[in-house]
Amino acid sequence: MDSLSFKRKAEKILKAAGKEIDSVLIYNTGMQDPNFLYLTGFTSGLFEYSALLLTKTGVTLATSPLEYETAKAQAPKGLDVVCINTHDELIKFMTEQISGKKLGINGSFLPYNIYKSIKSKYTPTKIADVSEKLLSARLVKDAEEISKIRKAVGITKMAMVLVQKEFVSGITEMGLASKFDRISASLGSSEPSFKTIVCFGKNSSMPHHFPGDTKLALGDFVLIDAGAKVDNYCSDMTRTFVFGAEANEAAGDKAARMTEMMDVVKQAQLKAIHSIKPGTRGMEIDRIARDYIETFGNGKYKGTFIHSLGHSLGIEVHDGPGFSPNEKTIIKRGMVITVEPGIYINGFGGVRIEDDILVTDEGALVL
Ligand SMILES: [Mn+2]
Repeated sequence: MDSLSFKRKAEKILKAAGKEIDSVLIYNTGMQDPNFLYLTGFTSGLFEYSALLLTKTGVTLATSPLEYETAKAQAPKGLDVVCINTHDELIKFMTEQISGKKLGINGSFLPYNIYKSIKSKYTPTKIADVSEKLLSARLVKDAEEISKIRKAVGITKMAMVLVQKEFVSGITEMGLASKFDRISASLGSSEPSFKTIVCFGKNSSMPHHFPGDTKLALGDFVLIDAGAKVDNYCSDMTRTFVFGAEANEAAGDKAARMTEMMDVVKQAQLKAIHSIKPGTRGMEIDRIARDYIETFGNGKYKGTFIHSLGHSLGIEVHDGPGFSPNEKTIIKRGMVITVEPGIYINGFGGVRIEDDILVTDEGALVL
């Protein structure tokens, strides 16, 4: 990450946290706080229990000897890295930094036991949960972030094409999921951005079905929802296919119903995408796709679109608000959001089509 981008991100976080906060503490557990990755841009190292402290005078990373060299090698200019060797050193460092200060923390990540220990050991005058503010600081992406997301999307898009060669009668959902992951890795994904979803046949009516031992048969829906990661940034894409669609055409009613479901979902997605522009609210875009599905064919698909239209995408797969029935967030240029309408019919199957879009002044750009 270049130093300007680092500086801007640190400023954004402090500004979002508000004037009443002296410092923002981002504290990893065994997992990395997404804000830690957002700010450091680190692509190597675990940084368990490492702490980032943002103040008006600078940003400091306190880490262990285990990670110190890894941190120094990757640190953007402007990030001070401090090596903490002992527990006493940790207490000394944290007390100096935090005692008597008004501290902002990520309440949706930091465990309660660590929160309690920070409060009692390092004696800040106030601890405020700034989790929502951190998320909002990450909503608008800069050019570097967009280029990483674009690469991740490109990989998933290509993997969705290549994986179709693996559609053969008898392959299991798990088998196809592992083929997908391998293709995605070979194209440059560091890891799947979430556990790859593969559903065959009627399993596709469950939006978060995990791949199992169901075997693929001619005429089945094949729903794949998957994502790649490039330099910590995620893609998230869903495609629904019909296995052996041509051979299946003779099957009549079932095939016609499947085709109609796919058409309705695609139309809903296109209508939503064409309505996106800066200044609209998330709920307005959700409404456009939902109305189309609900009213199509005298309401034959009413109640079958059972989730939100989309979410923000970035360091996390769910990187903040997007399009949902109650979402009042105003869409801004530079936001990256998924658009994923679906129709789900129990015992028959489901269709979801998901693409990732960038909000530009002219409207949505499909990535
Ligand atoms: Mn999604």
